[in-house]
Amino acid sequence: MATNRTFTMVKPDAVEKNNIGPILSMINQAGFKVIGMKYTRLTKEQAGAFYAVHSERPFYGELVDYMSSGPIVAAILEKENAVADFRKLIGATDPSQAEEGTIRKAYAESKAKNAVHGSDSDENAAIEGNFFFSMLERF
Ligand code: IDP
Ligand code: MG
Repeated sequence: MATNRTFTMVKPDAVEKNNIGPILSMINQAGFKVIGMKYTRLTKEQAGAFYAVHSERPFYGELVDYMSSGPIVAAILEKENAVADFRKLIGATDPSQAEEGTIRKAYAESKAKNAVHGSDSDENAAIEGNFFFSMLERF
């Protein structure tokens, strides 16, 4: 059953370029409600654990270094059909393939440094939200 929730991060490249505000604005304008939010920085170990599913991929080391390179904004978002609608809003992993009007088209600089994360399933949305947020941090 769909949970109507997804998980996102504004990644270090977008934070560094002062794009937190514009990205959150696009997220709100698309109808997503913030359930939990925090500004934090992952250690290498935490980034490695978060992306453990990609540990066999050739870009894993680069991904872990990048995601621990600076602060991020993590958030749980709510909307009907949240996971699929949010993946549509962020656009393709590679910004050169991302559609006009998507967050990655507007703010990603490369396939690696692509501005935002979005969960790919309801199951992963729950796992990823639980990675960052306790029950006392959800509203
Ligand atoms: P997604 O974020 O669109 O779901 P995934 O395939 O799940 O894309 O990859 C996770 C993250 O790993 C991407 O968002 C990006 O930051 C990074 N990544 C994916 N493919 C590459 C690559 O070919 N080179 C470098 N980094 C990559
Ligand atoms: Mg993914």
